[in-house]
Amino acid sequence: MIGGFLGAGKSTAMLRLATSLIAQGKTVGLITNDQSVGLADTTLLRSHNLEVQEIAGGCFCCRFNSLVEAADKLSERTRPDFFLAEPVGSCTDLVASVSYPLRRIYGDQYSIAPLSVLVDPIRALRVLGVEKGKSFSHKVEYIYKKQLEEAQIIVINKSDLLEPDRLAQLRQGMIQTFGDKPIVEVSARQGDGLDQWFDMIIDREMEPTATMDLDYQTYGEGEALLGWLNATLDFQASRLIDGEVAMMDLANDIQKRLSDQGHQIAHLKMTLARRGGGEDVAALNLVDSAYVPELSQSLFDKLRQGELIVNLRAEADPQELKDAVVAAVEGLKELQPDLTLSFEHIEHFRPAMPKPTHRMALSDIVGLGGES
Ligand SMILES: Nc1nc2c(ncn2[C@@H]2O[C@H](COP(=O)(O)OP(=O)(O)OP(=O)(O)O)[C@@H](O)[C@H]2O)c(=O)[nH]1
Ligand SMILES: [Mg+2]
Repeated sequence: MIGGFLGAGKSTAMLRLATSLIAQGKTVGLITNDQSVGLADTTLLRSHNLEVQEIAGGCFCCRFNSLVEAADKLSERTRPDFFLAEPVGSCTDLVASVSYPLRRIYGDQYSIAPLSVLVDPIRALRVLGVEKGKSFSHKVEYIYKKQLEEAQIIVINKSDLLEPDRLAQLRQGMIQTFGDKPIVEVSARQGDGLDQWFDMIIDREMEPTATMDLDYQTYGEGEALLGWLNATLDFQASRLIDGEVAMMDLANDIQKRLSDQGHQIAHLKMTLARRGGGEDVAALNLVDSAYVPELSQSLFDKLRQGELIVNLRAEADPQELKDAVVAAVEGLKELQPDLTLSFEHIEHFRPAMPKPTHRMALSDIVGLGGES
């Protein structure tokens, strides 16, 4: 499992890891996860010809059986050597509610790698109080810190964004707050440091450690402060349109509307997939209200017909997210009269209280696999 807060770079890293394993002749099956259906991550990963199963309707911990079913589905043709799973970015307690139950119930079928938790370094500097800057509410930060507390490997991603002295400060802050655990610095985008990290998880089994204390009430309240929106739109144009410009206009407008209301964006992600175009998918991301949206993957060319997915997570009332997205879609249609955008699916909500299927302590797995 590759965990970490929203926008930390989990999908980007998973794509890198999958590509690296395939280059070594291994087979991989990927599992994405969200509170609801219609995931930009799934579209993005499938555009790289990867086998992906999506688990919607709650995090791995609350949909434990679906996780195992997804692994079974990925094994229908040939059993992958590796399953790579990306939990929801607002989720924590994965060791107690996923790794240990997998070990205890399916330990003869799977070997479970250490839990890596990725961070965006700029957000981490703020959450740890090393640098000043706008962040989330206390209860959302509680989840962020708990993710790092249970990490078996902390992965400081996006090292390309920070100068060496700021990276060193962040590493120091991590050690001070979370103690002595393996920390690696990588850039999933540029490929730096990845081999060192991959060596720590490929063919390595997690070391059983005491599970952390977690106040589920605060965790649930923190998750519920985040508004969630998943939308899928049909994209039809009467002439060839530059899809990336359209995505950028839409993202800028959504960002402006939310920023005007003082809302902190955790991750706005979009994919635009050419209809019948298989691998031809553009991806756009915005991981902080103060940044500019960026394209992490481009379309081969202009298009007339496509499927646009919008996934928005922000600390805001979900109704306000919906209003912002609907208004921005209307604004885009006015800007591009040759373009018709119609909603095929739209959902907005706050994540429900987490209720894990299993929650196990170290004592539940001691004695399995040779530990004493
Ligand atoms: N500069 C830089 N950007 C990165 C790096 N890795 C990922 N990103 C960017 O960070 C943004 C978020 O990346 P994702 O991989 O979608 O993040 P995620 O953790 O999967 O996000 P959620 O699924 O929403 O939780 C994208 O714009 C990526 O291109 C990196 O190493 N450096
Ligand atoms: Mg992702």
